[in-house]
Amino acid sequence: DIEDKPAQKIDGEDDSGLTEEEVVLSNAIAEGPDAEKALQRAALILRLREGMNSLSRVLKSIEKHQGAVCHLETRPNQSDNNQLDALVKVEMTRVSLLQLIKSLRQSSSLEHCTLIGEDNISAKNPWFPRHASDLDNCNHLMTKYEPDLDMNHPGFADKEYRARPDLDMNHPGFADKEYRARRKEIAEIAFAYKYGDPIPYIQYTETETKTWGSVFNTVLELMPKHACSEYCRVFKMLQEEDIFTPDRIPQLEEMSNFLKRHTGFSLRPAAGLLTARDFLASLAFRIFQSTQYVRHKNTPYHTPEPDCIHELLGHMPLLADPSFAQFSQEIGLASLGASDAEIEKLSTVYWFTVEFGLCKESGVVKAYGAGLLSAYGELLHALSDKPELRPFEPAVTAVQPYQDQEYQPIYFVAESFDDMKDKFRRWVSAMSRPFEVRFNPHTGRVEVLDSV
Ligand code: HBI
Ligand code: NLE
Ligand code: FE
Repeated sequence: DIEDKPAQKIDGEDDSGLTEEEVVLSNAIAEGPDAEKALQRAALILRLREGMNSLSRVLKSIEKHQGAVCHLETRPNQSDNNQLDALVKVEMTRVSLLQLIKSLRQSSSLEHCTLIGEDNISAKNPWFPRHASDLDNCNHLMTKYEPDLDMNHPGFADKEYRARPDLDMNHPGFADKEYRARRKEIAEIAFAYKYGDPIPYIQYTETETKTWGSVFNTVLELMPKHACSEYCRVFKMLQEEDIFTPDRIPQLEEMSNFLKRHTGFSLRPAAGLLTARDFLASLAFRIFQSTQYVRHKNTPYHTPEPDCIHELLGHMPLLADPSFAQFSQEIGLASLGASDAEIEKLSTVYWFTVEFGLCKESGVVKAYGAGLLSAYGELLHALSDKPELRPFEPAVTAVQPYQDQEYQPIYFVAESFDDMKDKFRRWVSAMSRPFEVRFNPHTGRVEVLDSV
């Protein structure tokens, strides 16, 4: 029922039904020489009334308008399960795009159709959380699934691919039914969590506690030689407060209270690996989204995805350090309303600093990255002569490809924490966002300072 009315005039007196903002956006998409003939990329958000049936009509309509579909995602609408939400990225001329939108809007298969920006074209008012309570909407998990993953596969280096025990045959927990059931049970807690709730207590099993203990003791032993001084300083405080001991996994709630006292950071439970956008957004509010399950017992030395051993042993000590907490929040603030391309760069910088960073201390290279301090296998690898070490330089680091399955072949070394923060600030201030954001600590809100 999506049918083409004869082509109508779209420019000037506009009867295309586009909002003013969308017209601005579509003009921005079309800027440049030969704009009328040039193929443009655009993204549409659709709400489909009759699920897959409507989807096939939409796809036919795109084809009819000489458009190519570059990307398609669907999910059941959250409030009405009979409806399907779809994100469709298309490539077509601007004129065809406007005709397509118009014909979609006239169709009875669609509840609505919205044009949004693609990549570097950021929409004028993108949605992002303005207050910590908005993070209840920022808990989207990575789901990309690459069934026949091998190291030669081009998808291997895809940053969006992450191991999940329910999807990935290479995951240490894939064949372990009991482990998967436990993971599901703990994930449910995170899905049900709402801003302001206390973080539910988890009764960890003996096996889980043993895994924690063996990682804890190994890190304790390697720490004096390999961890940066800020990490060691807070680690000691955590031991003195009896939060860090080998025979008990700290609860997220008590760890959250510890952080609050030192840097104002707090925790909220996450069901697993979140999208970079959602994960980074929470840092803007000094909130760290933390997993609560424990890695599989067979791989204490390294697991490809975050687990609570990684969060607690890797991240917590530095999040209780004022200067590092400040840096983490700044990455978060930079991510709010950023384009997909910028999120990609920010998360790559995050990867090579917060997760896998090395720094110099009186000329000696030490680890400060959480992914190293929670994985003694990789810690020893990083400080051996096997990997390549390069100086941290945000513009260069931000475009370095990486994978998240095996030990890293390349690490970046900062001259010092302060030098890293300095360089990051200078780099991030050149980002192209058309507005400034500021966190107001009195209200807990992010304020947007429009520059136009
Ligand atoms: N999600 N739960 C969780 N924990 C992380 O440490 C994490 C994440 N998503 C993305 C991510 N880390 C980073 O690697 C960057 O992509 C931001
Ligand atoms: N490889 C880390 C570990 O085993 O602790 C977790 C990685 C998180 C990105
Ligand atoms: Fe991490």
